[in-house]
Amino acid sequence: MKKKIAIIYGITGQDGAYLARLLLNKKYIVHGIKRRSSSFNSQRIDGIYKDPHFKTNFFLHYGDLTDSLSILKSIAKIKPDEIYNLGAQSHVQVSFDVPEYSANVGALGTLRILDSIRSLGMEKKIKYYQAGTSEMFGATKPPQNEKSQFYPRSPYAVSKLFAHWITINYREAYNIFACNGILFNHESPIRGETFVTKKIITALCKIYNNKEKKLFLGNIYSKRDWGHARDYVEAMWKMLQMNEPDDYVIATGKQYTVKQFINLTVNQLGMKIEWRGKGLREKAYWNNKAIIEIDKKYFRPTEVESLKGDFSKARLKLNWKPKTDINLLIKEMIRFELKNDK
Ligand code: NAP
Ligand code: G4F
Repeated sequence: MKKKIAIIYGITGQDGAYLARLLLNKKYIVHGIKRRSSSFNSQRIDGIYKDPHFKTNFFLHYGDLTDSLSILKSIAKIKPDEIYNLGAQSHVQVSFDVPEYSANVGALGTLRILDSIRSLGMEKKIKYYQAGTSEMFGATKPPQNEKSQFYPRSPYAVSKLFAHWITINYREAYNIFACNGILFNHESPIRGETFVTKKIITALCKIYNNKEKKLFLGNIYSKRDWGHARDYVEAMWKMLQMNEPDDYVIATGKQYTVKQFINLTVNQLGMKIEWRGKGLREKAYWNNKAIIEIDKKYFRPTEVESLKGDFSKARLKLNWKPKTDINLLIKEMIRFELKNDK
């Protein structure tokens, strides 16, 4: 049987690395599009990359979601069966610092891919996955599902809302098989260092090993629905294997505050901590030393307070459910951190 061909935008990111492995295991030919960077940015996929002079099913190409020509040329040349658009400036707080760039990549980057599919006349051939986010629900009360109102609270989330609707518009206008995954937070050992779960686990492992003294955080009372990236990329693939394109919430249905996430982490490390104080003066103590403090620079101009997904539709139609609970996720992340902390 002819092997399926996939393009992944955002190949160097957390999800790109997990999805590439999943598709290679399913015998796909995978083409990843990566940005040129002054230093190497491909650590997450080094383990699967081989010199293309030798037999391989995994290829890398330079490209950028802000560059229409590179997108058009790569799709015309590769002629994929499936495109996964995972590329984004994906840090919510950073999107307040670089709003125009975040919108250019997140919103217009999506339009550039969809319009390339259309203008190349590949509407019938290519199935398209759009990496949507629970951030689009923003201020809407949980549990959130496909029918909940969107109320984005950051330039990142607003750009993703454009991407969500332009995906639906191209599906309806041009009959493209295009799906929106509305994914709640998902983490892993290879999560970006400045997202809160990875930041907490890295710092607490170092503090535990006496290599660092303190961790500074922002709002520890926001609530998130945290799953594992490995489980979530499987849902992306499942969406594109359906007979009809549709939009799906992918989540665990459970939520924890950032503070609870810290408490679960210290429990696994066997550290007994004590919380004292309130507001900006709240601190966590270990062996009578303050190891966690609040720094208001990590507070966002507008916060998303509470996310908890209802993934009933994905369970019913995709036969998908999360396999990894929060304690296993934290366990894997701690193990990775302790092993790699030289
Ligand atoms: P990530 O680790 O930040 O990866 C983002 C990827 O996008 C990286 O490969 C990055 O390349 C690439 N990228 C950034 N700007 C680009 C540009 N101008 N042109 C081409 N590529 C560009 O994010 P992730 O956690 O894997 O998430 C994957 C996607 O899902 C993102 O769109 C994110 O917004 C969305 N999402 C994530 C979550 C989550 O909890 N992880 C939840 C919902 C939705 P560099 O490596 O060069 O920076
Ligand atoms: O880990 P975070 O930065 O993730 P956030 O903002 O929820 O966004 C992530 O999940 C989205 C899906 O809902 C994705 F679309 C997005 O691309 C990204 O992957 O922050 C989680 C919470 C926030 O409430 C934040 O205010 O943790 C709080 N927080 C408290 N202190 C902190 C910190 N977040 C970060 N990054 N750093 C802190 O020091």
